[in-house]
Amino acid sequence: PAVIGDTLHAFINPATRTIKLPEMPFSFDDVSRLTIVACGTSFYAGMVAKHWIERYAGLGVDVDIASEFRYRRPPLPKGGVALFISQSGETLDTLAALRYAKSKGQKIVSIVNVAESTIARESDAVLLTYAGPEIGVASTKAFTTQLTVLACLAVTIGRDNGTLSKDEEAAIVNALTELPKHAAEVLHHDDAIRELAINIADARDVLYIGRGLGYPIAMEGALKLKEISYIHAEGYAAGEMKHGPIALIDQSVPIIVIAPSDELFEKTASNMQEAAARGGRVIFLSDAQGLAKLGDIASATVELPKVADFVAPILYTIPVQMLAYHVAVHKGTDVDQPRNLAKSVTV
Ligand code: F1P
Repeated sequence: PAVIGDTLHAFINPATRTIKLPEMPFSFDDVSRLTIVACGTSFYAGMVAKHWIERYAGLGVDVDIASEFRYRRPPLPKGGVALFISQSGETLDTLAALRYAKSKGQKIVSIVNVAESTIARESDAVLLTYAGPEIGVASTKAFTTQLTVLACLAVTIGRDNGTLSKDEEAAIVNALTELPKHAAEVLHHDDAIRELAINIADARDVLYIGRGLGYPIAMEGALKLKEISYIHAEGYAAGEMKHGPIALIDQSVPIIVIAPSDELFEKTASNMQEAAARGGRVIFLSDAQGLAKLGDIASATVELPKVADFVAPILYTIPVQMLAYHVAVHKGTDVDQPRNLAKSVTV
């Protein structure tokens, strides 16, 4: 809650309830398409941003993994802008991708947590997250603060190009401002999430599913579980389940369903029913409205506060990260220093 609040504090003017980002040496009005590049958790932040920027600002976004982008060397739009997201600001693939984009004449914006990092230094504009030091190797609060900054960026682009009205901006600003309070409420579920974690700690595979803004959060949940508890996990777009992963489902496979009661709820709910019908152990993350509709078919539920659709991915990240944390603690793995992982991947 504190670092989301700190990040919002940097970008929201509480008197006018408007978002104010630092000056950029270009205008997004002149940009026909935005390219976002990052690795790991930061890449999932880019996936959420694609959804926000396309939906709320009407600007098309390509989002790519840095290690693919840098070697594929795709053509980039003339006078385009490329956005790089990195907690450390030192990830080599992301830096190499940035240098490629720069060589193709792109304006470079970065979102980093470390102001003195190489990626920040080589950017035309830097948006800082205020996550404070990330002690653990696996990014956690870096992700929620990256999302917070990206939310502010999406609103700014949408407002400046006229896609988003003043009232819509104010409604999103209100929802963002409430987030630290809601995040604190989620932390109160710690005991319940620990219990869930103990129940899934023996699983060999875990599936995470979500739709729309919930899809990247499913991927983030699966990555965190892999990174710190060494359980194989997959994050899937809920609608993709029938194209393969459904074959995995039996009583031994926990399925974590991320489904706030938004416009896509019914669709995700039907995927959840398919999973439950095949004996899968469904763990359902939703708000009171969603749980009232379908809580019964899940083997376990976590009730989250009802929030505006726009901010839900930030909130739903917290329980999936907590779940991974408790599984790791229960298994006795090193949560802060997982095997084989480095904080900044500079090779
Ligand atoms: C990216 C990243 C993290 C991940 C892991 C290794 O780092 O892949 O997302 O959790 O710890 O590094 P960064 O570019 O965001 O610093």
